[in-house]
Amino acid sequence: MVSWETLYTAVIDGDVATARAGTQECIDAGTAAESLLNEGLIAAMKEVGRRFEEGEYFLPEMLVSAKAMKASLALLRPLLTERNVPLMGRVALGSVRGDLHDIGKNLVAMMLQGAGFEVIDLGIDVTPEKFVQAASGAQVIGLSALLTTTMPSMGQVIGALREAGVRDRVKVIVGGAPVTQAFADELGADGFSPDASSAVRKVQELLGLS
Ligand code: B1M
Repeated sequence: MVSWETLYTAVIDGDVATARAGTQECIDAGTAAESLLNEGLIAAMKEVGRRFEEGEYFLPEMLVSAKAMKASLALLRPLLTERNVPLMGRVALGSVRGDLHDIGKNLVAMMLQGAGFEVIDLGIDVTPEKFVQAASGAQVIGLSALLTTTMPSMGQVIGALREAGVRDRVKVIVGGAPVTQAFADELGADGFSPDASSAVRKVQELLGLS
């Protein structure tokens, strides 16, 4: 019988076909999407990162693992974004300039959509100028960074919002594996979240909805 363990192994092996088929089987069997996500996919990606760091995996392995995770997430997306609440607000979200990692950012987007927020997904490698443009139509700007080298881009976005005179009109929330509360405070961000579900709670809190 398939379980989150099937997905865990499929992502580590970069086995796209098994990730896709296993996810569908688990969904059909009624396994909770959260369990597949947390115990299967996210745990597997942590292990992939560990193997990369230890020189056991290289870029191609990391890439196929990301593909397998994305194939599974595409099937989980409808379950995670199912919404039974009215529209709560609009969040513009992107991976900052220089950063091509988007799996975590996409998860944050899905969770926000599931909680009733409209998400403007700005994509990856997003320039400060694009974030500034998006600020006119959103209450919250979400910045994601996975690399220590792209973390400073977050400060550049906040600086650009300030220069454009729109910093007071939007809340800025930051996240991503290397980002910490201390870094967020240093930047002058309004909020930090270590994971996708707490990002939803933080946005609700910042907008006075909780
Ligand atoms: Co890269 N990579 N990668 N990578 N990659 C890391 C981040 C790394 C930690 C691996 C390692 O060494 N252990 C390391 C960074 C080291 C550092 O900076 N200290 C690294 C490196 C070095 C690189 C390259 C430089 C490798 C190279 O080229 N030599 C290169 C850089 C490319 C670039 O961005 N310019 C690179 C490339 C890649 C791939 C393209 C192969 C692929 C990304 C594919 C994609 O995203 N489409 C990839 C992957 C897959 C990883 C790891 C293995 C997994 C990332 C991931 O998707 N995790 C990663 C190792 C790791 O993180 N353990 C690694 C799963 C995801 C659900 O978690 O993204 O953390 P995460 O998101 C979480 C939270 O962080 C949070 O919520 C999410 C859900 O809970 N969160 C937010 C994220 N954004 C948020 C925003 C919020 C709030 C919360 O508010 C707005």
